[in-house]
Amino acid sequence: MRIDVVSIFPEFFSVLDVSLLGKARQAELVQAHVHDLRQWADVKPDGTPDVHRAVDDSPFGGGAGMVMRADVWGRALDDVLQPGGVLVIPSPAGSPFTQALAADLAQAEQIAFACGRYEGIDARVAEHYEAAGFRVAELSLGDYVLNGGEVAAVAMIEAIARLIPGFMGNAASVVEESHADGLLEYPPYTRPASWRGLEVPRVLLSGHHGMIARWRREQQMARTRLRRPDLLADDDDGVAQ
Ligand code: 6GU
Repeated sequence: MRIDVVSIFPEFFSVLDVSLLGKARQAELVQAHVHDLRQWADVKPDGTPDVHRAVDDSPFGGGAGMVMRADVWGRALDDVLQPGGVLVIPSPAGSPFTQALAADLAQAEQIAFACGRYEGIDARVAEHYEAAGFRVAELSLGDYVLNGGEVAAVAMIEAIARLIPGFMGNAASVVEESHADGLLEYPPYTRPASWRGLEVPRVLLSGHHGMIARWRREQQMARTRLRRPDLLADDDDGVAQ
């Protein structure tokens, strides 16, 4: 897989060299390329040269904050998006980024992340690339607001890259963990069996695999009911009622 990131803060992505993703890059399972949006900000909206390389302008219709310009993003994405590539636009106004979506995106040949700042990217950018035949996904990590798409893109890249076949040493641990089966993970324990007066649940020391599997399933259900009742809603739309 090839990952491209376009941002006004390319230095944010130096973290990709040191995390688990560093290993995937060394193994050549992923090629990551980070681009500075200002490379494409050399002209103003009217076509005259812009020595300041502005990337934003005030919103049509008024309101607070600045909007990132479609002309700048269009030049950037025309250069970066490859045929068949997926355009991901991280946004708190996006649809939820889930484990299922991460697994789906792990199959893509290329993903280009367009990281917006300010009040977001002119809405015509998503519209244009969709009309041009690209898969475009505006995605949110959750119901809180970050200053920009950069941290969200790093999180999405990590979630996606670890699902690329050959990335993880232990393939079973990818399948078994939280969210793969729509439930939260059971609580983990290791040695010492007794610590500060707290004992490991006895069933885990019993060697009885059937009882252990049943106990773990019960723990998954109890945790999910308590912490994420929305995951158990039976209407199957994933939305809490
Ligand atoms: Cl993807 N972007 C921003 N700016 N804030 C967020 C987010 C994304 N997901 C949750 N909050």
